[in-house]
Amino acid sequence: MNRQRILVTGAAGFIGSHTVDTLLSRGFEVVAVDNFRTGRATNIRQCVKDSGFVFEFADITQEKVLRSLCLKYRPDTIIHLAGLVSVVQAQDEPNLNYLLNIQATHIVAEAARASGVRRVVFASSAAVYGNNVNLPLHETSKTEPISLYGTAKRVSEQILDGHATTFGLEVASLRFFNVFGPRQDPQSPYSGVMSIFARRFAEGEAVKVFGDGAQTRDFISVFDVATALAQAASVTGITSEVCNVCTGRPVSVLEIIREFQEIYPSAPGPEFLSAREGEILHSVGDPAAASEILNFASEVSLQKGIHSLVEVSRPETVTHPRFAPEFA
Ligand code: UD2
Repeated sequence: MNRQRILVTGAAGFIGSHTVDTLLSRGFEVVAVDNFRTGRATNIRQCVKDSGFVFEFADITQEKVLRSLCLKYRPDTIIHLAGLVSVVQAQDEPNLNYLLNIQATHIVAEAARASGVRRVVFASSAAVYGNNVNLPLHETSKTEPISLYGTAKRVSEQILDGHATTFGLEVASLRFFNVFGPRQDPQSPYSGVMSIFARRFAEGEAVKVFGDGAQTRDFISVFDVATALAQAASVTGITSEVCNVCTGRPVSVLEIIREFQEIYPSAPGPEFLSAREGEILHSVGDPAAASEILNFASEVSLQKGIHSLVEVSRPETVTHPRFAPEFA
């Protein structure tokens, strides 16, 4: 059997590790690359027994290192998920944002070109749309990022598009909306609302609502995101594509709270604080292009997604060691 081989950067991270799980379950060979800067060995521990799985401890910003990995394994596709994920940290550390969210993409594109990799799938973000209020957001909507993070994601899309146009690299940039699910870190001040709420409900503490809670986002389960990435790696007809990865359904903060309250009926009520300064009120994407180009549609309901998060949000299960010896 001629199995497709996929190299995943950021493989031990939140989205990366779920993507590896999905790829292996679909029979792909996976070369998982991570340097554990923020990824965790425990996220991919379950993959070690799979004969299609190889792990490489490597920093992909080292151009020679990534190129030699590509020449060693000759992947068909690179799914590039490694990056600086915190919007706030990107703002605080512009050099790191440049290195991890722009330069690294160029290094991936060049490594792909040098080693004959056919396709690159890239983790972009709805942050490229900034405060665009013409909803739902289409791929053709104006991109007007308002953060260094969003700008870097847009620049990376363009770098990859350049390699598609000039070198024939197949490229799919997936613009993730608000991704949530197990393995998302609830402890950092940059964490998304879902992981914070899951943790607080599990610990019996009141959640904090910024504003009146009527603000909405397009929350998509990480299981769906992993499916979208696997589709992007394998469907035919990709040249240079940009696709939203979203549900198309706006969900309010209050609706999320109601879902958690179904699970924790005796939880304390929410505490209402003033709205976050400058925050957008509503965001929702149009999922039509992903359906057409990737044959992908989100399948995990809000309720199911929250249940999967609750299962792993008990205080005793969320503290992982940063490093596990089997990957040393
Ligand atoms: C995320 C990014 C943001 C920007 C945006 C782009 C983070 C933390 N936020 O913001 O920087 O890139 O995506 O789409 O990286 N909320 C509460 N209580 C809490 C936490 C959050 O009410 O304890 C509210 C928050 O005010 C917001 C909603 O929940 O209205 C979602 O918050 P989020 O931080 O998960 O995501 P978002 O889209 O605001």
